[in-house]
Amino acid sequence: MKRFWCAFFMFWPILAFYLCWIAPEMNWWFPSNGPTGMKAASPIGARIDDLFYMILYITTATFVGTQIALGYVLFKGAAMTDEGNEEKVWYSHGSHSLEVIWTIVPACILLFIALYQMDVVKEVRVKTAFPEATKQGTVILAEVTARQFEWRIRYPGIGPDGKQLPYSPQPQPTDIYTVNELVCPTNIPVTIILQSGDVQHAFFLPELRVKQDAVPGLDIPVWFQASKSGEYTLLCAELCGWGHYKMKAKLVARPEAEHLAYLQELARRQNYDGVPEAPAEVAKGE
Ligand SMILES: [Cu+2]
Repeated sequence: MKRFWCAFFMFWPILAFYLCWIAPEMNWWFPSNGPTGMKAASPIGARIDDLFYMILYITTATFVGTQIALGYVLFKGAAMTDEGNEEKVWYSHGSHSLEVIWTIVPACILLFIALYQMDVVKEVRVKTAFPEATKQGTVILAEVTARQFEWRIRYPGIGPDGKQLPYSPQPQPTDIYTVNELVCPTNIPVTIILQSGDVQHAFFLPELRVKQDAVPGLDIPVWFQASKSGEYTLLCAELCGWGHYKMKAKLVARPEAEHLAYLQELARRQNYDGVPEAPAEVAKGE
């Protein structure tokens, strides 16, 4: 019976390890419904994945090591209580060397992780470390305002040259508005200004590994780059009220020319007043 319980306690970590092993094949892994499969659909997202895997390898090695030690202690302990076993028990409690080792080793590993991930965190969060292209004022794609329970998007309008105008914090008559559908050019780093109209929300693009809280009263710049054209999920990752689940929206990435044409079409539709456009000869007064 003693050995049955030893085996019972060892069964669960083995099952946990097996489930983690098969998880990617069972699609229990990172969001994979994006156009790029299981990989992050943005260059910085791929680097965030690499950090995740590094931490996963360290925790896996620690988990396997501690479970093997636990199994050894369980079976050894069970064997020692067998009748006729004269072996002396060894107690580790109070061992100064052991205490020092299992304090210093985890501390060094945590310090290494803290320093190693700094570069990526800086590029994601610190405005002065954003990619060069996102620092120019004209590449602010849109202002995204989270509110209960939708995403309101305000794009700077289209100028006379057919290009997007520079972003202005004050709404302009030329602005283009959409709800729950954010569009962006493919493979170009773009910035949005994230705001909240009421409570705290979180702007989450799982396939691109972008997550940023929207805090009432703050204008937070967030940059991202979609590596491939296609549709991506946009979610709210903060429980923000009864209709939180309704904040499922989408990000649509298109090649730059198509993206611009799409914005031009949006502007045209928004300005359409229901009066059919006059034929050219009427407009000229002929
Ligand atoms: Cu929300």
